[in-house]
This record gives sequence, structure tokens and C-alpha cells, in this order.
Amino acid sequence: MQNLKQQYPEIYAAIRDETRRQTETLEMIASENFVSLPVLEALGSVMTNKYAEGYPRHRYYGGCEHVDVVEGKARFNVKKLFNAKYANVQPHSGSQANMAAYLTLAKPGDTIMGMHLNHGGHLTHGSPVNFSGRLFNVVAYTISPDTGRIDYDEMAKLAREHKPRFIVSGASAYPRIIEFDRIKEICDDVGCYHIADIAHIAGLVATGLHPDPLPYTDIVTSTTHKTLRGPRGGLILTNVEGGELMLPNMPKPKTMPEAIDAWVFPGCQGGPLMHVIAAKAVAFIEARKPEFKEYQQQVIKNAAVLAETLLAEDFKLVTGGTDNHLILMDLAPRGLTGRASERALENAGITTNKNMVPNDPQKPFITSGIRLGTPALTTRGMKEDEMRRIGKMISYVLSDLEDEERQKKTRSEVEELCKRFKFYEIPPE
Ligand code: DSN
Repeated sequence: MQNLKQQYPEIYAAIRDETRRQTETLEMIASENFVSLPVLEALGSVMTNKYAEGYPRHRYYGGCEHVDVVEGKARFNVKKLFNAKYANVQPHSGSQANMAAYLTLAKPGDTIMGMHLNHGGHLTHGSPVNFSGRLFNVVAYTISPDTGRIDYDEMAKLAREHKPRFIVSGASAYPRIIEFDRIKEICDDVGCYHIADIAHIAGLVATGLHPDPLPYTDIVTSTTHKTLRGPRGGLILTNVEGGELMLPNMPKPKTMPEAIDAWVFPGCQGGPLMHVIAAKAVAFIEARKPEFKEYQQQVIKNAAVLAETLLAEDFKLVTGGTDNHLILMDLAPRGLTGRASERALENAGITTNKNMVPNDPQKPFITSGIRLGTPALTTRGMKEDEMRRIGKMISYVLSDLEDEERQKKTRSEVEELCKRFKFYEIPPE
């Protein structure tokens, strides 16, 4: 980064400091991960300069022969990875993927169903401040306050009552398996579509460690940067390939893939981010390697051991544990808020995020919960022993949020641990 260093030293310094932060602290935000150096190199490449509106071999610009190669590789590999018949790798983000998927299956004003944001859903699953809540009439399903698990009976009842155009399954803060087959039965019962947003669990799904939604859905959307460990971005998959459908926003019948393609571009987006698509291609190839499955297995083992450690330290976890890569701590019984806990942990070098828990008495900016994830730490090579140690560190810090000495002491322990699990080189001063 010589040029950046010489010509824009403040930007260079911020990137160097961010590299140091990522390297010297414990990254436990469940939706974050660390990409490989080849992914990073593809992202920082000249592919960023190229306009390529359209799709491979059908572009609105000349000079697309090389970007066509990377988009072709990205589509081929993601289809193999998920055993999907069709893929669109152009969505700039998970939100853009959801927007295109929703508009493929519903018209503005239609009723849709998604998980309530405060119960672990995502903004785009119908929050009133998001396009999803503004364009559509949203009926939110929730988790059971007793079990912390999705209340499938309530979902079925709401679906029968409101007859949505589709149900979107998937979540941002749900530590358990999502029963896509059961949601499909509910959708079939009322004759609606099923979209699964697998942003959080994509890496687990790709490696067979979480039930596959594709057989039970019309469309699957995802981000590419969480458990899937690619660059920031989105993607869309479907196995509904044959026949032409009269989809709501199409002037004439189209197949599902044609309608999705049209809703991504030109429906929702302009030029695709070809440097990101090149990096997605690399990440999808990486994810097809046997090591990626071993990595995902370790992500799950690590989350399970971290959960056991926190339970042994007498913390309450929503649902009592985890099946996947994340844990939701309910700190209300300890009289703590998520906000204060997040701050204390951050001072100690442990990065997490505050999160709502079922029936949370606090507002979303305060919350009673903390969400923890193991994908990033597992990428660094940490295993069960480190998880036990980290669980104890979390417990130590949360046992007295006011005690700055504890935070300082933990921070040194974190730094010492991080030194043993190096990954990115920190750019020089
Ligand atoms: N903001 C992401 C998360 O943290 O889960 C979801 O997009």
C-alpha cells in the first residue's frame, strides 16, 4: 500500500489501525468473518473499474470478456456449492438480494410474513423503517417467549389468517436449526411462496451442517460475508426452473430465474460490482474445498463449547444453548443491559454486539442481550480450549462492569491470545 501511504496518509493510517484492531482483539460479532488473502486481492483489483450492466455475454458495455469469466466462475461454483440450478451473484448486499426476491414474488401493498426484528429477524424481513415494511403489509411472526424458539404454530395460524404472498424464513440472531420443511408445509397449506434468507447460516448450509432450504423454497437469498467467508455482498438461488410463471410484476410470463435476473438488474441495481464478484468467485471456490467443511464443523463445536462454558458460569442463554455459530446471552437475570455489557467487553478487547432477547424490557438501543459468534475466531484457528478461556474472560468482565482493572487485565490476556493466532500482517507505520 505504498501509494496510499504516501499520498493519503490518513486513510492509510485508518486501514493500518483497523488491521491492528482486527488482529489484536477477539472478533465475536456473529455476522463477521475474515476473508482469505486471495479474496482480499481480488477485491482490491482493477475489476472495480469496469461497468458491466447486464449478464455474461449479454452486457450493455464493451470490454466485458474478462469480467464475464469471473461472473461465470462465481455462478458455476456457487451453484455447485449449494446444489442449485440457478444463481445470481450480482446483489450488492443481502438487503438488495431480498429486495429483488420480494419484488419477484409480490407487488407493493401485498401482505408478506417475516420474523419480527426484535425476535431475531432482519430489518429486511418487514421492519417498518425498511423498504420491506414500507412497501408491503407485514405480518410478523415471533419466537415463543418460553422456549426462545420459532413458534411454528403461531406462524401457521397467522398465515391462515392473513394469507401472505410469501413467508420469509431466516434470522439474524437465532441460535437454533430453522425447520425449512415445516415452513414449506405452512406455505403449501395457504398457497404462498417461501423465501429463505440464509445470510447467517450459508456456510453451514453449504457444508451440510444445517438443513438445506432449497428443496423447500421458491427462492433462497444470502449474504456472502458471514459464515460463507467471502467479500461483503449478496446472492440469490432457486431450483424453480422449469415452465413460465405469471409473476406479479412482470408484463408477460417469465421463468423464476428470468424474473429474478430482471429484478436484480435493471429492477433494483445498475452496474454490478465486478471486483466483489471476482472475490465472490474466489470465496465460492474456497468453500468447495474439504477444509471449508472442517472449518464449519469447528465453528459449531466452538459455539457449543463457548455456550457450555457460559452456562457453567451461570449465564442464561436464549434457548439454553446453540445448534449453530451463534449464542444469544440474556443478561436481564444479572441486572445488566446489552449496551453496558458490549462496552465493557469492548474495553477488554472482546468485540460483540448488544441484541434484543425475547420479551426484552429494554429499548433496541439498550437491550438485555449480547450476541456472540464463533466464525471469525475459528478462521484464526482457535478451538475448544480457547473458547473455554474466552468464555471465562467474558464471565469475569461481566461480573463487574464498573471494574476497569478487570477490563485492562482481560485486554492483556486477549492480546497475548491473539498473538498466538496471527493472520493479517499489520501494515508498517
Ligand atoms: N447486520 C447483520 C447482522 O449483524 O446480523 C445482518 O445483516
